[in-house]
Amino acid sequence: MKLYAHPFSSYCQKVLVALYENDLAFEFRMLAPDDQAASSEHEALWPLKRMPVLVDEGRTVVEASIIVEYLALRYGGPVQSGLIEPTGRCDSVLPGNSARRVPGATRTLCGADARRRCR
Ligand SMILES: N[C@@H](CCC(=O)N[C@@H](CS)C(=O)NCC(=O)O)C(=O)O
Repeated sequence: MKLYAHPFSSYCQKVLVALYENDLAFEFRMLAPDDQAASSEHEALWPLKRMPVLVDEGRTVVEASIIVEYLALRYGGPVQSGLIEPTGRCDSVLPGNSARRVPGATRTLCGADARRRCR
């Protein structure tokens, strides 16, 4: 599994949280101006050139929240969903009624409540 990303991007950080918390091995393909090879691969995968982009078993998955949900569906793990509040703040929601804070989160929502309010 490869992640095309940059560590300073909050969208990418959201996916990195899911990868680390769900204990998934991956290759970090850093998108930086001095790495033309990674940039070319990235552009071929996603012509809009937005990051993050995940490649897993030949599948290309784009959009941070969709990547987080893809990882949860495909591999399971504690981070099930990455939700963006209308304020743009990100919380990670755990199954059932439990929830916990993740780095950068300013508020914690519980499962059903978060889904009702954030989708
Ligand atoms: N809707 C996308 C937004 C991703 C996004 O805007 N990423 C920024 C970095 S934080 C980016 O790639 N910017 C470069 C560009 O727009 O060309 C997502 O959720 O993944």
